[in-house]
Amino acid sequence: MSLILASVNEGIGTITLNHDLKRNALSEQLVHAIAATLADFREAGARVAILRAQPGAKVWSAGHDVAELPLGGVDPLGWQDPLRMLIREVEAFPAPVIALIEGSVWGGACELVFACDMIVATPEATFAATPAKLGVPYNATGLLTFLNAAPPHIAKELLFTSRPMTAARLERQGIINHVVPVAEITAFTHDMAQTIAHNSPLAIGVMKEQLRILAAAHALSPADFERIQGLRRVVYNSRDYAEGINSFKEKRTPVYRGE
Ligand code: KFV
Repeated sequence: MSLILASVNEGIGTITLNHDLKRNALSEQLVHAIAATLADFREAGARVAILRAQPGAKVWSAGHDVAELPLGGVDPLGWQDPLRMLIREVEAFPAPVIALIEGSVWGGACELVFACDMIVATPEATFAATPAKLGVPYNATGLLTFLNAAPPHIAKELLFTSRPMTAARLERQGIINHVVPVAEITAFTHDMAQTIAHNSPLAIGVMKEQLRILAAAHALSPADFERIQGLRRVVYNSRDYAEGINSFKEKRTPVYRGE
C-alpha cells in the first residue's frame, strides 16, 4: 500500500498521509514520497498544496520515526535527517502549503505543521512537541520554526512539557488560522486553496520566499553556532538520550538522570 496518496485538481495538489499502521511516522521512505510528490506538483504547475491525513484519522502524524533516530553519538537531527529535509522541501515549495489537521500531531510533525504556510484544524486536533519526552536535542533551525510560529512562552510550554495543546488554544494564539468542524474542514480548506489558486502565482511564490528569508534572518556568529552544536552534542552523547529512544522502543516510561 502507498505511504501517501496524491492528486492534482484545478491547480490544487493534495497529499494524504496513508500509513496509519505506523501512525504516519515521518520515516525516510515517507519523507521521500512527499518530496517526490511536491516535485511532481511543481512540474504540474500546482498553485497550492494541501497536506492532510486520511479523513477520520486519530493520529495526523506521530512525528519522526523513532526507530530511525540514531544512537552512538550521531546528531539525530543533522542536515540530511529526513525531517530536516521535509521541512526544507515545504519551505522551498514555490506555492503555499496548507496543513489540514484532523487527529493528533506529535514531535517533528508538530514542526512540520508549523512550517506549513497556513493551518486549518478540527476542534478535536491536538499538538504535542515531544523532544523533551524522548530526550532529543532539537536543532537550531527546528527551534526557529517554533519561534516563528508561536509566541515564545507558548513555544516553551509546548517544548518543555511535551503535553498536547488543543487546536482552540493554538488558534487563540494565532498559530492556527482556522478551527473548523470535521464535517466542513475539507470544503473549507478547498475554498481557501481555490482563492489562492486564482491569485498571481508569481507574486505569491516570491512573497513566500521573501517571508522565508526574512523570518530566518537571524545573524549568528560561527562561535555561537558552534556553541549550540556543542551543547546539543552533550545531549545526544548522554545516557539519557539513549534511555529516551530505548524506552520508546521498549514501550516503557523513561527514567531520566540528567546525565
Ligand atoms: N516512530 C516510529 N514508530 C511509531 C511512532 C514513531 N514516532 N509512533 C508510533 N509508532 C508505531 C508504534 O511503535 C506501533 O508499532 C505503531 O506505530 C502503532 O503505535 O510495531 P508496532 O508496535 O505496532 P501505537 O500502538 O502506539 O498507536 P496508538 O496507541 O494509536 O498511539 C498513537 C500515538 C501517536 C499516541 C503513539 O504511537 C505515540 O505516542 N507515538 C510517539 C509520538 C511521539 O512522541 N512522537 C515524537 C517522535 S520524536 C520526534 O518527532 C522528534 C523530531 N524529536 O525531536 O523528538
